Amino acid sequence: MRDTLTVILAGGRGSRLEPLTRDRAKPAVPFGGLFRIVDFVLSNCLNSGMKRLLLLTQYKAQSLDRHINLAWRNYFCRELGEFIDVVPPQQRIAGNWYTGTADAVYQNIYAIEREQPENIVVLAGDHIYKMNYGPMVEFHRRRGADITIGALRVGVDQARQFGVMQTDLDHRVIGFQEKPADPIPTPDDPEVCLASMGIYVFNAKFLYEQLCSDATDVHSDHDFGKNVIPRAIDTHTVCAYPFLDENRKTDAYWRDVGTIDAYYEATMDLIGVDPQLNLYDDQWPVRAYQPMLPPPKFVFGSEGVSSRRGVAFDSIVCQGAILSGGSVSRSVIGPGVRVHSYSSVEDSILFDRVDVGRRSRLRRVIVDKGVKIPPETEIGFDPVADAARGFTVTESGLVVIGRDEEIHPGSDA
Ligand code: ADQ
Ligand code: ADP
Repeated sequence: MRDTLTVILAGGRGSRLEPLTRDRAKPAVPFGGLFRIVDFVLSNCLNSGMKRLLLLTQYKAQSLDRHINLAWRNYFCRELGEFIDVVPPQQRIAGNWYTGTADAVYQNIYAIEREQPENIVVLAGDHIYKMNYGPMVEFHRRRGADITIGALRVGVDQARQFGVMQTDLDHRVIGFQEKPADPIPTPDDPEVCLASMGIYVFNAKFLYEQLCSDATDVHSDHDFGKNVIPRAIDTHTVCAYPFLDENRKTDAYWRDVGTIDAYYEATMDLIGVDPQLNLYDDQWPVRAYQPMLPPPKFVFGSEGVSSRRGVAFDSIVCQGAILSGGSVSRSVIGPGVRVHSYSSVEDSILFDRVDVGRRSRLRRVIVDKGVKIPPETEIGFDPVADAARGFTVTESGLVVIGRDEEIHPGSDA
């Protein structure tokens, strides 16, 4: 992997994750209690032996930048040619906002060329999955490909949100449509399409040529999925690398957590007894920043009343949390959270330092950092009333409470 340079696109605005992305970039959104979304792709890089990384940021990147410094900087040794460089917009050729993903890479072409890589791996900073990129780079080399695209099968109904590919028997891409209204299914299953994961291996020389010619094309959106890939399939070797689960021999676990509902589902995927994404896998550690906090504590109510037990079932509970007489089920409890007596938290995600007051009840609620839920408050039981209180309510009825939102006790405004 020493001749490979990795570029991680961490600049997307993440507006569909509002209010969680109100003050932070999408890759910096907390996930699974301890992690941030970007930790998954960075752990993949580290576990794949890829240690020359450029992380391109753009939108509200302050907390992302700080997180990289705290959690990741120490794994890279510059003396050995390893680095993780966070590149803010000011460092670029034009110093402008990026117009698309290809433009984001083009604007940093000097920093990339300086490293003289043979191959350039382009990844997204906002996907949840565990993947060894080594076999994908090896596949790319063996095929002598110009572009190799990570590929997964998805249902036809989901395919509209992805790049959809058609391939020949040798995995060569012969058709590519970005977010098609009418996705073309695979020949062997009319219910399934081959989707692009939005991750690519490029032959470096080919990428430089393509980006330079794309930059001068006034009709281009300067995007890999919309422009660069569809243009290349007739003239160059574009291959699809099937991302399979080595043990299960099926498509591997991969989620684009672009919406609140997708983010919630992916979080809930962590909690099951046999989760598809196992965080407790010694072979594939997912690293994160670990604040120095005491272990989580569960306090049984002194009166011995069962409704006053501090308990958690089917849940992840982070360090520094105290469940004192409140009950938690099917939830993720972030660092430093407090759940007080007679309260209940079900099917919910609480970020760091959320405080759930006495006799409050939360169901299917995502609560951002530091929010104080006053005693005797009910949220998540009546989506219409919750929306009227000013909370974000998703199509599926999930309630999201952003940082600094004021909450009045009770169940209505
Ligand atoms: P999208 O995810 O819709 O589709 P896009 O919004 O361009 O593509 O985001 C790709 C990645 O780049 C994300 O990580 C995003 O945060 C980042 N990004 C977006 N705009 C950026 C910018 N201007 N500067 C820096 N980073 C930026 C893509 C492909 C599809 C594929 C899906 C899979 O185009 O073909 O199916 O990814 O999720
Ligand atoms: P995170 O919650 O992702 O760790 P921080 O708490 O560091 O992020 O917040 C990220 C940045 O967002 C802060 O450094 C600050 O500049 C900005 N920020 C945080 N809260 C607010 C707020 N209520 N209003 C405006 N900006 C804020």
